[in-house]
Amino acid sequence: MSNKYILLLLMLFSVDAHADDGYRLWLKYDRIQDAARRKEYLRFAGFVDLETPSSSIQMAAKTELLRGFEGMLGAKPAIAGRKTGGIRLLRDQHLPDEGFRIELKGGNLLVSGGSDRGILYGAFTLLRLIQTGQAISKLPISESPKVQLRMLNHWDNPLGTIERGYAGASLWKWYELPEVIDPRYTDYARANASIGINAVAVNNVNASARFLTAEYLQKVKALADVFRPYGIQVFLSINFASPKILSGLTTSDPLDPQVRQWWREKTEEVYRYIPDFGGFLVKANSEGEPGPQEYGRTHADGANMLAEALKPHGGRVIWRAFVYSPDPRGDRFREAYNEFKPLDGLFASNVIVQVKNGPIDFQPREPFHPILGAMPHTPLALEFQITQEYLGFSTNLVYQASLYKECLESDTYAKGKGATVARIVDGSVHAYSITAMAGVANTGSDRNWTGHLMSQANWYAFGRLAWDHTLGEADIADEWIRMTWTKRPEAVAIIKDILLKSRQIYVDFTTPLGLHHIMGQGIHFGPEPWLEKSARPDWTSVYYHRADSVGLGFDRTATGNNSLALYRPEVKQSWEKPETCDLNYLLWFHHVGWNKRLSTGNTLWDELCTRYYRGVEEVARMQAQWARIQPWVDAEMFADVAGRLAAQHREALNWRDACVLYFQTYSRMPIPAPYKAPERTLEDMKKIVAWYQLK
Ligand code: GCW
Repeated sequence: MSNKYILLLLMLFSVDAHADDGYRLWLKYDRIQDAARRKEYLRFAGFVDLETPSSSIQMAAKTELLRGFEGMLGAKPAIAGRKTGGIRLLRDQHLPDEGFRIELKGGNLLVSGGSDRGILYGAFTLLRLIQTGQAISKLPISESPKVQLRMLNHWDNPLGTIERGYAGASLWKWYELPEVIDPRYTDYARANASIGINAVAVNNVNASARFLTAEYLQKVKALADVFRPYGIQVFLSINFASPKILSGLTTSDPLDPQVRQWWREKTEEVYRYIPDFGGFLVKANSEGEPGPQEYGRTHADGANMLAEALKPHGGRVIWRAFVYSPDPRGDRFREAYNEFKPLDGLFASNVIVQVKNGPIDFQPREPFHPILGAMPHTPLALEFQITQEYLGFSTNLVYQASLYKECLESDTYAKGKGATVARIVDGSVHAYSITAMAGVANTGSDRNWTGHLMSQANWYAFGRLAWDHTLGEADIADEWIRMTWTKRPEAVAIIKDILLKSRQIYVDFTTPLGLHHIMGQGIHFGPEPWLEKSARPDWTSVYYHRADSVGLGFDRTATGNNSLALYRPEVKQSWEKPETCDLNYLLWFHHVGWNKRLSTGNTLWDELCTRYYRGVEEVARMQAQWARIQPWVDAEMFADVAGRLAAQHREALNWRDACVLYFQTYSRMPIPAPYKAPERTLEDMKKIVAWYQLK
């Protein structure tokens, strides 16, 4: 063979073996290498039988099973007339609505569901078992979701941009819809169904009234038609001033009869397009959005008006609690609580109040929101942010299951010990009639959906935890890695280690010890701790870190503004004293002297510097770890992550240098050994960050 020929062969081989761009997410269905395992499942590759062939959801389950079996086992289950050696999908009234059971029975694999959706989730779970290399002896398996509405919130705009989206443009090609149906919509729905997501709000909560026009309702209907066979219900974010904007009414007052009539008629129109429409998601009287308070009405008045219009159709109102008034003397920490707590019990039965995980805004680490556990008579939904607005966009590797779990497992003590956020949200503490968990989507038109390939894990983990919040972040990581990257144990272990440490690493080089909201103004990227002027005081950084010659941090205890008192006594007590407060939350609640000795043995200043420096070192360590897995994973995917880790290292250095140099102007203390002072000056750093702001 000539050298040229060998080279050609090599090239062909490498194109073939390394052509993964991440589009298939965790649903790769590549051929199972383990022959014994393959044989186990091949015994059931004869056929897939449906109980109700006319059910589009059962059909979707079947199509997926065929696809998975063909890919993973190399078999096309298509043998007609056989009784054994296949898969049967059927409904079982005794199972919970969306629950399923997978078992071996009568020589077949039986996937039963309490509903068609249950069957669909069972089918995806069976495929996951095969994908992750589980033995068939794991069966039977029964599961049902802990939360009813498992939802993605897209912050997508009518012109195709995404607010806080870092993976390209909107997935929804509004100009082409409803005539052109991008096959990608189906792949999106498959991915969601595979992790149990059953609801999607397709547009931004900073909502354009345009979504309620006939023009856009037709487009949204087209999406709903694609999503329906995957068990996904569509919701719309609405603009509260729509009656004024769209129909020229003189008011949008929720107690005005004409306005109420307008919403009834509009809602009927929506249901004519989408008979199983989920309802409205509402951001009102927040960050400039219109709302009932303009008319002297409460959030409950506004929500109940919409609830009344939706009720006859079985729809719901999801009303967001993310509100804060521009009172410079106030503390944004407590404003949602102050607004909503007095309304507990005043909302209609089809209203859910949606609360962000923390009291400020999706920071890298926040204490749980004090409203959680404080509204026994109002179903509260939990909102996480999957897109990485405050987590370094799509160049930073942050596995957010750690963040989600930390919040879910926080104890609110709402009814004594054990009233965790998870148990508030799943309704078990206060017997909520509706339960919901929402994640602000991180998807976009990028070929790999999420920009950073590792951010796919956050979409995945959100869905898995919304389904079952008791799952561990390490187990979820394990599944995802096996389906997405490799099953090689050495590589799985390394990738898992990277994922599990990544969130703390990000916290360390950006906002250690409970610092928060010191990022670049507006874009929310990069450091800007020196920011002291903005349209609102609570959009600056100095408002939050309160650095002075004495120390650092926001005193929210009784000696300060006492926001800590919003929590139950047990929680309050655990954070009340700087000596015993978890260091992760220290500067959320305390103004601590630079020289104060912490439980680590270091002074505050030394500990702060140590964490900033260690954070950067840890990014370098992730890079080194990543380099080791190259032989075992797809080349294109490997290179993409390697590049992003290098970018993350550069950005981590920016954070470190900017923050230690800036805080040093207050502490007036040297960078502790063995660390060396940054080579750049504070002025250099200010320049770099100013460039971030250029348009
Ligand atoms: O975090 C802030 C974001 C806004 C967002 C808002 C919200 C959709 O910076 O972009 O608006 O939260 O959650 O409403």
